Amino acid sequence: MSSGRTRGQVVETVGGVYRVRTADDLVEASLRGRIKRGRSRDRVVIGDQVEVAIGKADGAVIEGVLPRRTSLWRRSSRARFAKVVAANLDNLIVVASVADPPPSPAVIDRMLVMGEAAGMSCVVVLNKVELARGRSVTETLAESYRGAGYKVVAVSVVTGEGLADFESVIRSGSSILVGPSGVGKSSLLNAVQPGLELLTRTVGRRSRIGRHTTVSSRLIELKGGGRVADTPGFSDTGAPEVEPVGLARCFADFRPWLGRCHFNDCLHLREPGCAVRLAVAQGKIQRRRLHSYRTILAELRSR
Ligand SMILES: Nc1nc2c(ncn2[C@@H]2O[C@H](COP(=O)(O)OP(=O)(O)OP(=O)(O)O)[C@@H](O)[C@H]2O)c(=O)[nH]1
Ligand SMILES: [Mg+2]
Ligand SMILES: [Zn+2]
Repeated sequence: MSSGRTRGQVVETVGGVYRVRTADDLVEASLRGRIKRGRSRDRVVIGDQVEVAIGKADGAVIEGVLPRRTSLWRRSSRARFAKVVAANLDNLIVVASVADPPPSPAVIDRMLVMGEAAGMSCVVVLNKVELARGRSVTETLAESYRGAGYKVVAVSVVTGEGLADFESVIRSGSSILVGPSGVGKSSLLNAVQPGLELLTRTVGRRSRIGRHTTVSSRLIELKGGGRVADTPGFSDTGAPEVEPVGLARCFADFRPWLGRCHFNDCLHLREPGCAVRLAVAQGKIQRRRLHSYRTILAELRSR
C-alpha cells in the first residue's frame, strides 16, 4: 500500500473501523476527527464514497465524504432522531416470507416508504413460497404489490423457485435487503453466491426466535457484478424523513393522482375534491394502502 490520496466506497463499518474498497485495494481506515464529531447526518455509512489519505505512520484515514446520490434513513418509532444507514445504493429490496414468520402488509408498506423517501428503486421479494398452502397468500400479496406498481419476485430458497429472478435484481447495481428477522435475507444471499456463508438461523433452535442472526451490515461484492448489503432484521421503521405533504409521493400507486386534488396541499384525509380518495372509491388504489398512508401520516404530524 503506497502513501497518497485515493477515493473508494465504504463496504463495512465495525466499531471505529471502516473498510473501504478502492480501485485496487481493500483498506481499513479510521475517521478524521472533524468527521467523527459531525451530526448524525454526517455519519459515515456503507455505500459512502469517501476520500482516503493513506499515510505511512497512521494508516488510512477518511478525510471527506462525497455528496450522496441516495440516502436511506431509519428511525425506530421510539428513537427521537433518525439516522442514515446506507448511502448511494440503487435498490431497496423488501423481503417478507409468506409463512414462518407470517407476512405483514403494513410492515412491507412502511419499508417501501422508507425506500421511496431515500430515492431508491423498490422491489418486494416474497420468500418461503413452498410453505404457502395453495396459491392464496403468495398470489394475494403479489397481486397487491404489482397492482401498486412494484416489482414482485416470489422465491423459495428451499426449492430454488424464483432465485434466477432474484439474482437478476441484485445484479443490477447496488442493493440493500431489509425485512423482519427470520424471513430469509441471509439465506437468499447464500443461495445465489455459494461460499458466502452468511450466518443464518439454525432450524429448530426455538430459543433463538425473536433474536437477530445477522448483526451488522456489510456491502458484499457479488462475483459477476452487483453489490448487496444484508441487514439485521427489523420491522419497526418509524415514520420516514419527509414533510407530511411529501408522504403521498412515497406511495407509487398514489403518484398518478397527485396534483389533481382540489387543494394543492391536500393531505388526502377529508378535503373535498380529493383525487386520491376518488381513485380509492373507484378501485384504482387499494383501500389498504390508503390506510397505511394515514397511519404513517398521523405519526409524522404528531412529531
Ligand atoms: N421453509 C423455508 N425456510 C427458509 C427459506 N429461506 C430461509 N429459510 C429459513 O428461515 C430461517 C431464517 O433465515 P435467515 O436467512 O437467517 O433469516 P434473516 O432474514 O437473515 O434473519 P435476520 O438475520 O435475523 O434478520 C432459517 O432457518 C432458514 O433456513 C425458504 O425458502 N423456505
Ligand atoms: Mg440475516
Ligand atoms: Zn387529495
